[in-house]
Amino acid sequence: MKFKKRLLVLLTTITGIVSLCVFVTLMLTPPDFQKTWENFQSITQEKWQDGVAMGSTLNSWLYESTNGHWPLNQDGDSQDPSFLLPGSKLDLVQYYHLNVSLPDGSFQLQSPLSKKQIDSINDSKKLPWEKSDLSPSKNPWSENTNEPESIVPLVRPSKKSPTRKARAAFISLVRNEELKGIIQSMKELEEKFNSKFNYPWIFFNDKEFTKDFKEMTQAATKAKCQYVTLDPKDWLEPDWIDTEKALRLNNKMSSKNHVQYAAMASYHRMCRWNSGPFYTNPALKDYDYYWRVEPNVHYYCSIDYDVFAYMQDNNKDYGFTVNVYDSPHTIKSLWPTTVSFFKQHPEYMHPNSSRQWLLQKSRKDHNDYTGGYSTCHFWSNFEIGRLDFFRSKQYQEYFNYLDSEGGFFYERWGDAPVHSIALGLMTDKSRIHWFKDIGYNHLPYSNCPKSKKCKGCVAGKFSPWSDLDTENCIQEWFKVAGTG
Ligand SMILES: Nc1nc2c(ncn2[C@@H]2O[C@H](COP(=O)(O)OP(=O)(O)OP(=O)(O)O)[C@@H](O)[C@H]2O)c(=O)[nH]1
Ligand SMILES: *[C@@H]1O[C@H](CO)[C@@H](O)[C@H](O)[C@H]1NC(C)=O
Ligand SMILES: *[C@@H]1O[C@H](CO)[C@@H](O)[C@H](O)[C@H]1NC(C)=O
Ligand SMILES: *[C@@H]1O[C@H](CO)[C@@H](O)[C@H](O)[C@H]1NC(C)=O
Ligand SMILES: [Mg+2]
Repeated sequence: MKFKKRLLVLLTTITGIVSLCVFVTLMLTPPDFQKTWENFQSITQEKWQDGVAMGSTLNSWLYESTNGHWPLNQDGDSQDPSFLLPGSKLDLVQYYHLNVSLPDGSFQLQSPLSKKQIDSINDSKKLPWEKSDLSPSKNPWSENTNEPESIVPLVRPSKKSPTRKARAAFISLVRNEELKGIIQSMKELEEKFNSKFNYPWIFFNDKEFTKDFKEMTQAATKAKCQYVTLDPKDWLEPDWIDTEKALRLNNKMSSKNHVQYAAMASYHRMCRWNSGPFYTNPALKDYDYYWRVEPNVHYYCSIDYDVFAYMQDNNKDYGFTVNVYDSPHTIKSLWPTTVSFFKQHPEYMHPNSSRQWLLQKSRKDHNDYTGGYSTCHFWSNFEIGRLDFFRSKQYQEYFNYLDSEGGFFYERWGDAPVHSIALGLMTDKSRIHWFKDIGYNHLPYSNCPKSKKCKGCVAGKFSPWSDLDTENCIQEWFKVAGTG
């Protein structure tokens, strides 16, 4: 009896002490962190519920914004804080090293970083020209950016007489649900460029566009809009694709290698369509040039010359703004497949090509994984292209060969590396133009020139998340083709 009573007292005391400890711990945890942490968990779990990155351990830095703390992981898979902290100005200051373990949410807050660690992060936050020189060329963002040099005078807008116009159009593959995002992209492009030149817009979709979509987009421009529903045979998997095998491989790519969007069949279709069927779509038959537009992108600078006329007058095949590395897991066999195609057609290789850019070894592990390709590519959500390059017999044969090998579905070959490899092998490097004067953003990367014509971006800043600055490989392009 006495013993049982004592045991009860002991148990009560222990429970009391434990509760007190838990209480004190909770009190000592900064409340804003607690809240952000819960948000972070809910968002990441939502984002990764399709299996991507589930159960993995992420090493994250805890940053501070004006609205509290924000965790950001180091693997380039950062969350956009504006989802959670609308209107907050981010002032990213690192505090703790977080060890996050999903999906059970366990984590470990480590001590504040050492001075040395902070210094190295501070250094990585510097703008490109404050860091080491981007040799061998001078850093292009450190000097004022002017319009490109042109063989003939640039074509200017004119209210009086109609200017010479290229046969060109803006094109966008877009979903009805992305109406708001595409309107915002259109508004900026209209304001900065097209209100002066009036080029038409062509929208593509695998589904019918809604009445609402048509009315709202047409209301965002004075130019003509055209709406194209894709032929299922252009959009869907070709009949030689084993869709069950694709599903199995994609789920594996998604869970094992954490490849973003790998498990979405529509993403594979989108990449394939942009690589091939896009160019031969009948809606484009009367055009020579296209400018690709995605929802939710930004154009920062006023453009006061006709970009399409510039492309034509200066014999350009392609114009880009951003150059980045790709995830090697998405393109394991793209380069070997390319090599076997060009072995059959060595005559398609251009003697003045930029292939050293495709082969350079700034990330040797990428070349090793892909069998030789650096993964550096023109980021294709922005592109201004000459259609006849892509409609050529050479390019179409290359695309058909890739398509027959199945890598758009069994791997996740992107249209960006496909376009880039084709351009890097089949055309003169002088026909590829870096539009350094066109300020552009598609999260998480930007091209921001130093110019009075630009508003809303920081010159030379590549990403709002400085740990992503290393994803920029444009210096490798400069080494091969210069900054012109
Ligand atoms: N109509 C249609 N458009 C699509 C589909 N999938 C993607 N798109 C469009 O194709 C373009 C690229 O797709 P995104 O989902 O933006 O791909 P991404 O740029 O790699 O990924 P984010 O970083 O999420 O923007 C966008 O303009 C999309 O609107 C689809 O299934 N149907
Ligand atoms: C992160 O946590 C896991 C499991 O708790 C542990 O094994 C690992 O060593 C930790 N990593 C770091 C960098 O602290
Ligand atoms: C890092 O940079 C910030 C802002 O420039 C500065 O306030 C801070 O003192 C720096 N930290 C260290 C450890 O140098
Ligand atoms: C390669 O470039 C050189 C120098 O610009 C030029 O003279 C030559 O015609 C080019 N070759 C081809 C096949 O275009
Ligand atoms: Mg996009």
